[in-house]
Amino acid sequence: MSNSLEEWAERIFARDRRAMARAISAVESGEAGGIELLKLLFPKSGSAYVVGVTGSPGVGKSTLVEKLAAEYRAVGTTVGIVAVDPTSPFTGGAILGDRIRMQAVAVDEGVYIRSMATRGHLGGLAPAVQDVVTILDAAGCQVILVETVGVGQDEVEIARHADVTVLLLAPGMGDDVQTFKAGVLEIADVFVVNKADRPGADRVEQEVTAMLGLSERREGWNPPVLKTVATTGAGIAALREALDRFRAFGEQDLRRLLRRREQWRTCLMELLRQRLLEKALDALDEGALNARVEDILAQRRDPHTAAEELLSTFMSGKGKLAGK
Ligand SMILES: Nc1nc2c(ncn2[C@@H]2O[C@H](COP(=O)(O)OP(=O)(O)O)[C@@H](O)[C@H]2O)c(=O)[nH]1
Ligand SMILES: [Mg+2]
Repeated sequence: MSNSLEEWAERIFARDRRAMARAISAVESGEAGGIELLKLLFPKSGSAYVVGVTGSPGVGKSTLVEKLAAEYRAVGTTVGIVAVDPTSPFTGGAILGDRIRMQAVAVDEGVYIRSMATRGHLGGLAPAVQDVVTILDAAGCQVILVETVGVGQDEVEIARHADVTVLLLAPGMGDDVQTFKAGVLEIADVFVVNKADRPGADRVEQEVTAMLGLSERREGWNPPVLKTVATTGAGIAALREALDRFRAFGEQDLRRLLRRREQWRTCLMELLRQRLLEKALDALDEGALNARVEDILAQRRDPHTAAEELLSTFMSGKGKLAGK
């Protein structure tokens, strides 16, 4: 078992696509083997540059991520893509062309794309994404692009796990800067006004620039505001350059370390939360739960007291509760 785990890990270090796919599936479905594998992969991870790309649905994230991946490939960088946004699938256009070209070169090179449809074992999307990033990182992906919809708390959390966060806006999307979630604006390191071929792009750019002028939250790094047309690839090279600049900037800076520390702290708390919940649900038997429901129905107990009682039996380590 442990021998085959090691072989599995070795195949991932060698960028074997099937081994990678199997690892991601194992991690997504919360298999014990997947967690054991991650323990072997983790020491070989940590060198990838994780780029979070977020923004409202339809703003052009998938289109831009594909073009950005092709741009990185053009300068010889290996790319992994994790798409957490299920609303728009990748068209496969740029990537597919790239992949076909690459097949002649080497199988272990190029782009690896993975969509994440599920939220992992017990909710908690962020740790599941972190695990997939660890797999791609250990497999030698130098840049990992993570696409998320910038709407929910989970998505903001994922963006926080990236080394750099790109926020996409577009004219006519109804996500005027004023109405955009403040949390996302604050964590963005690079702003992109996509669909610059459409009317109103200049106005969005001006709004973002004005807003950035108001908030003096950063020492040193001024988040650039770039314009792109993801469908044609215009502005994508400049975006890559901005990402490279941010990376160079971050490495000279303590902020990267602070950010990482905060990210791992959040990740650890989330894993603890999941495991505690798992243990508590294991300890709880249906009978006990149903008995409390009946108590509440009959007004013998209020729901808070019932929850406290169920919890205290678990915390006292008595294990399975009696369903009296
Ligand atoms: N006109 C224009 N359309 C774009 C641009 N980028 C993306 N689109 C289109 O916008 C739609 C949504 O793009 P998609 O990448 O799926 O957005 P996502 O939901 O943010 O991932 C698609 O029909 C794209 O072809 C752009 O720069 N200009
Ligand atoms: Mg998309």
